[in-house]
Amino acid sequence: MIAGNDTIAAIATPSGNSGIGIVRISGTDAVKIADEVIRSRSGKSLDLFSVNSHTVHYGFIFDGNTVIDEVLCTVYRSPRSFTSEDTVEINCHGGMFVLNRVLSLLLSKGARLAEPGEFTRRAFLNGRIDLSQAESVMDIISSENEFSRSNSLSQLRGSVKEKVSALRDSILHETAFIEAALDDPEHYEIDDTYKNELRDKVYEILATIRNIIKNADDVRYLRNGINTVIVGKPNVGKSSLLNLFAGFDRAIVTNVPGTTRDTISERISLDGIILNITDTAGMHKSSDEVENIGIRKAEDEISKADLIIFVMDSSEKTDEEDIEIIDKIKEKTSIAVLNKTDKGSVITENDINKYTDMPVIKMSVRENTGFDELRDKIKELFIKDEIRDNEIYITNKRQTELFKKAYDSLSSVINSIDRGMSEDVYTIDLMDAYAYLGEITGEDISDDLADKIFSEFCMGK
Ligand SMILES: Nc1nc2c(ncn2[C@@H]2O[C@H](COP(=O)(O)OP(=O)(O)OP(=O)(O)O)[C@@H](O)[C@H]2O)c(=O)[nH]1
Ligand SMILES: [Mg+2]
Repeated sequence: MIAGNDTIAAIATPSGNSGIGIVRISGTDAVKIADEVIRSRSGKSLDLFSVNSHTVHYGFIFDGNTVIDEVLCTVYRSPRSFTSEDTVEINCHGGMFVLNRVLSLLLSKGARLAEPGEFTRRAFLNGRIDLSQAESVMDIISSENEFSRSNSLSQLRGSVKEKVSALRDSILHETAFIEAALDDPEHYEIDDTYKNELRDKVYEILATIRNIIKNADDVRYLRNGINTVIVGKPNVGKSSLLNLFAGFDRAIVTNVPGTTRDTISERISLDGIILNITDTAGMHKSSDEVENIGIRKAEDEISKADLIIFVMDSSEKTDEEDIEIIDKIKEKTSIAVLNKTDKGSVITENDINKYTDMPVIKMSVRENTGFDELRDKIKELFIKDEIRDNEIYITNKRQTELFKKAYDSLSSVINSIDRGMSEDVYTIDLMDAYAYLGEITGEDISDDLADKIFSEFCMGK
C-alpha cells in the first residue's frame, strides 16, 4: 500500500505570521519534488535522493531562477516517517505569503493539495498507527490541559490498541474453540465445564470493559469541559460572576435588573479544569416578552447542564422566586453562591439548607472574595484526582460507544449461557463484540467512516 501513493503537500503550521512555518510533502515523489525546488545558494542540486533518512539540509527554494526563501528541509525515507511514505518537511520563514508561494510551487511540480487529516490517514492506511492512535493525534493537538496531553500521548503510544488487541485475542480464542467443537464434536466438547470456563472468561472481559467505561466517565469533564450554567434572580451578580471567570468583561453588567436577555457562553480554563460556562437572563415573573424568551432559554440550558451555579444576593431575604429556581435545579449538581457579602449578609447557609442540601459558597464578586472556594468546590464535585498511570482513560466518544456496544454483546453471551441457549447463538454475540472492539482500532471500519473521522482533522496533519 505504501508504493504508488500520489504525493500530497500542505502547510502544517497555523495560518498567520510566525518565525517559522512548515510545508510538508509526502508520497512517492516527495523527495523528487523537494530536490527539484530546493538547491544550494548557487543553484546546485542538494541531491536529496542520496542523503540519509532523518537528516536536515540547508538550502534555498528556487522558482525557476527566482529565490523564494531560505529554508531547512528534513528528509524522512519510507518507511521511517509519520506516513510511512517518503516525506520532506520544509521549514520556511513563517509568513503566510511565503508559505503559500512555496506550497503553490510544490503543487505546480506535481504534488496535490492534501485534504484535512490526509497525512494521518496515510499513517493509518499504511499500518503505521491504528485508529485509536490516529484519533489521539488530534486529541494531543487540541488538548487544553495536562491530563488531556499526557493521556493522548499514552494513547498515541498504543495503550488503547494493546488493551483492545488483548481483549479481541481472548474473544477469538473462545470463538475458535466453539466453532471447532461445532465442526468436530468428537474431539472438542462443549460441556458444562467449558461453559463455566467461558462464563468466567467473559465475566473477566466484562469487568475490564466496565472499568474502561467507568474511567471514561471519570475523566469526561477533564477533556470536554464541565457544562456550567449560572442562574438566579435578576441583578444578583450572575454576569459579574461570568466576567470574573472569564477574566474580562464578557457580559454587560449594570445595576438595572433584567440586563442580560440572551444566554452568553464562554469556554474557560481554570487551573486545569475547563468550564463551558453560560450566563443566563435573571429568572422571575415578567410580563416583558423578550425577557420571557430569555428565561425560557435559561430553563433550556439548565436541562443540558452538568453543573448549575445558583447565585443569590445575600443582602436580601430569600423569597418565593428563589425557591422556584431551587425547584427547577433540584435534579442537577448545583452550588449556591451567596453573593454581595460586602453589603452585609442577611441570609446564611442554614437558610438555604432549609430548601436544599447543595453546597453554599459565600462570595463578593465585586471584591473578588470566595472565588477560590468556588473553584475548589467545582473541582471536588467533578474531578477525580486519582488518575492512575497504568489505566486507560478513553476520552473519545466514538471509542467509548463501541466499548459499550461490545459490553452489551458480551452480556448477552452470559445471558445465553445461563438460559441454556445453543452455542451458535453465543458465537454470534462473541463475534459482534469482537467486531465492535475492532472498530475502535480501525480493523473493521468502512471507507465512509474513515472519511468522516479524518475529515474532522486539521489541515496539514
Ligand atoms: N456590592 C456588590 N455589588 C455587586 C456584586 N456583584 C455584582 N454586583 C453589582 O450588582 C449589579 C448587577 O450585576 P450583574 O452582574 O449585572 O447581575 P445579573 O445577575 O447578571 O443581572 P441580570 O442580567 O439583570 O439578571 C451590578 O451593579 C454589579 O456591579 C458584589 O459582589 N457586591
Ligand atoms: Mg446579567
